Amino acid sequence: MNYQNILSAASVIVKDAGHFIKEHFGKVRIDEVIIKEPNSLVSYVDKQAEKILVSGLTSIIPDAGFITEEETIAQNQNQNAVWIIDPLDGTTNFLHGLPYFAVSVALRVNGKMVIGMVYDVMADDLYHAILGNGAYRNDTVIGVSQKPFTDALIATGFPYAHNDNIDANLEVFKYMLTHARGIRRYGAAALDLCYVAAGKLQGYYEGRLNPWDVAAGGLIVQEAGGVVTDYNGGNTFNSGVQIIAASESVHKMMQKNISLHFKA
Ligand code: 2AM
Ligand code: CA
Repeated sequence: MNYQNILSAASVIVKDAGHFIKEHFGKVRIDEVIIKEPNSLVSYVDKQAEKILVSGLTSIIPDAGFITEEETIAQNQNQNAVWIIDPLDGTTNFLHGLPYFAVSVALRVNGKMVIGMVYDVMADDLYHAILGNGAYRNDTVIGVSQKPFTDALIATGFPYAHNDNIDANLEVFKYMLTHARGIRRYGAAALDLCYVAAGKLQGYYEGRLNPWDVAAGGLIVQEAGGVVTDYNGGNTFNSGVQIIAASESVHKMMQKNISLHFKA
């Protein structure tokens, strides 16, 4: 497989899905919103965007499997090549009229993430990476920030289940607030990861996510020279259950504190 060719073809599909999402920004009626679980919203926009992606990506690799958030296609993760898709990351922002959301698509081959694409729809920025080839925003090479932890802006998010691990979450939040420059809570994991990759944010951590939230962004941060792990410093972050992403020095400070409060 020529990953460069796949990336070029897939970028067109990812942008198509993004343009569909953009056309519907601010137009979804309240009776068109479905509550999947408390605080977890979805609409026809997420589902239609996913269908655009699935049909376009199928024409690029006909026998690839899929792991997708909205399950508009049979989930098949046992193929050699698997697309891991969040058609609309940051749905809550999208439905509230906040312009911070993205399309996230990754390609995993034989268990390894090899392509990551995150399309920042409103900024019209495509973040992308191929394993071993560096990370880009459109045509520009990007890299993680080298600022020290004391100058770091750190992003995070909190579980939809508001009382899930609240004490540990607040302890870590307090540490970041008092030891780093500041903390941000934007609401779209894939885009937060790309902001780390591009050096705008110095670190990001979150728990209780899903594979499609982190698959593309995780690779993009690694290819931008960053370190991505779970809360224990291990490599299980692609499950989405726990993720820390930052430059090496900032990651070290974050992981030390987070592992103290979230015991395995
Ligand atoms: P979504 O918009 O695709 O649902 C918000 O903190 C970020 O986390 C978003 O990227 C959101 O993705 C994602 N997320 C996924 N599962 C979550 C959960 N159980 N609780 C909170 N956020 C979740
Ligand atoms: Ca989503």
